[in-house]
Parts: sequence; C-alpha cells; structure tokens
Amino acid sequence: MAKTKVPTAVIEAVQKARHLVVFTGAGVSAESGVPTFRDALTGLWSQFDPMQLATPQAFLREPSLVWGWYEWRRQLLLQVKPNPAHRAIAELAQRVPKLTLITQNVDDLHERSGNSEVIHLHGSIFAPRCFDCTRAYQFTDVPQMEQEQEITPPRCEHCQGMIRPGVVWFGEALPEHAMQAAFAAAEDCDCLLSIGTSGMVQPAASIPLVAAQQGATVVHINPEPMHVRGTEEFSLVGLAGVLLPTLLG
Ligand code: BJW
Ligand code: ZN
Repeated sequence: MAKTKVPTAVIEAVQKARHLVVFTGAGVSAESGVPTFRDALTGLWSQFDPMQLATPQAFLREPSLVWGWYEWRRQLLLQVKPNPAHRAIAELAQRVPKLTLITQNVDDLHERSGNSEVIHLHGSIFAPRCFDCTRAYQFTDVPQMEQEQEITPPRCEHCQGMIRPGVVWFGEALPEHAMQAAFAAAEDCDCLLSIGTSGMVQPAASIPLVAAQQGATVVHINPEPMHVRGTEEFSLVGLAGVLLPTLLG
C-alpha cells in the first residue's frame, strides 16, 4: 500500500484541537487480530451474515448458535492485545485539552491501552445480562473452545431467563446515556477522527456528520477511501496502526 502523506491541515487540526472526538469502529482492532464485522465469518458461522446473527430474533430462534459465536469472540478477545492505533489514541488523550472517545466496538482494547473513559455505543461483550429481567450476569469461566461450537447460554439465577450478550443488536435502542454523551461531544468538538468504520450502521454513523455540520474538521482513517464533503473533511487512506502514530508528531 502506498504511503499516505498526512496533510498539514490535519496534523494542525488534531494538535490544536480544543475538544477532539475519536470515533472508532471494528477497523481499529483489526491489527490486533480481531476480525471486522463485515469480514467473512469463519467455520461454523461462515454460512451466516453477521447482520442476521446480531439480532434478538436470531438469539431467540437459535440461542446456542448465537451464544457460541459470542463466546468464540470473547475467547479471541481475551487472547489479543491493543495495537499501535489504540496506543496512539491513549497518547492523544494526554496531549489535547479534551478528548472524548466513542467506540462502536464491544471489545475492551481501548481501556486496556489506557483510555479509562470510553463511550460504548454498542455495549460490551464482557457485560452479559438476563434476556428477561436484564440483571447483570457474571462470567465465572474463561471460554475454552477447541473449535467453533454451539454453546447453550447460561440461565439467570433470579428468573431462569436466558443470559444474552451485553451488546446492542439490530432493532435495539442504543444505551441512552452513551447516545446523549456521544452526540453532545459531536456537537461540541472542533475536530473528529473517524477510524476504521464502514459508516453503515445508524445511528452511530451520523456522529461524524453532526460534527462536520457544526464546523468541526472531520478526518477518516481507513484503508478504503471514504467519501468526503467540503474542505474541512479528509480521507486518509491506510491502516489505523500506521497512520495514527504519525498524527502525534
Ligand atoms: C480498517 C482497518 C485498519 C479494516 N485500520 N481501518 C436509518 C436508516 C437505515 C437503517 C436504520 C436507520 N436507523 C436505524 C436503522 C437500523 C439499523 C441499521 O443501521 N441498519 C443498517 C445496517 C442499514 N440500526 C439499528 O438497528 C440500531 N438500533 C436502532 O436504530 O434502534 C432504534 C430504536 C429506538 C428505540 C427503541 C428501539 C429501537 C442498532 C445498531 C446496533 C449495531 N450492532 C452491531 C453488533 C454489535 C454486537 C456485535 O459486535 O456482534 O454493532 S452491528 C455491527 O456494526 C457492530 C458494529 O459496532 C457496527 C459498525 O460496524 P463497523 O465498526 O463500522 O465495522 P465494519 O466491519 O462495518 O467496518 C470496518 C471498517 O474498518 C471497514 O471500513 C474497513 O475498511 C476498515 N478497516 N482494517 C483502519 N487496519
Ligand atoms: Zn433474569
């Protein structure tokens, strides 16, 4: 891949930002070895479209198939580490007066690289709860899956309901507090970095638009060129783990 020259205007907008918003998607964790959402699924789940597994209807219809998929992903996340992109974001938080980190990811790689306050728009794979009474469930084990397999979800000790992953599925509302904080930050920021997201899933995909509309500089970082409007929006084409460290100067 050709080396991207980062425009001076982008470096200045980031380094002089009063309030920088960093908005991340699956691509920020790709270099840690976490498959992106729209990458083809492997093994047992390869015949499915992730859009069809990530719904409450799929869970109710085939709970063991869906729970097994999430347990497989939890096992993988317990094995991987933050990459240079996560570390550059943690470093940026030390350098600008104010940084709001908004992620669509259900992993904890931002926290593990030192960002303590992370807005998780789509929940967390590590915070399962009861499908029926919503009480939190504590994992008691680390999944030890030799191979991709279906796993029966545990039951709630209070109401015997099925335990479900603590993520936001299609058709479900995003956590109210996270939504409000994310959109308030987009309204207030003077620069927003949109990193490793296809921008296909609403309402999260509107966050960079809100920032752009109120006059912030918006910078997309993605190996795929992203559509930009106006002179204050930029598409940096490349890997997050390569491009982000160059913004630190
Ligand atoms: C790299 C890289 C590297 C690779 N460096 N980059 C308006 C219009 C149309 C539809 C809707 C609408 N509003 C709502 C909808 C419906 C729906 C929706 O958006 N559908 C669209 C698909 C059309 N939205 C919803 O249902 C949402 N809920 C909702 O709106 O509720 C309303 C409501 C209100 C009140 C009551 C009830 C309901 C919920 C959306 C939840 C999304 N959940 C998921 C699953 C989470 C759990 C899990 O992980 O399994 O979230 S879907 C999935 O997509 C996941 C992700 O967070 C999300 C975004 O994906 P992301 O991060 O962009 O990943 P990818 O894979 O798409 O892209 C990766 C990118 O990285 C690519 O661009 C690569 O090029 C790049 N990349 N390597 C940098 N090294
Ligand atoms: Zn319950």
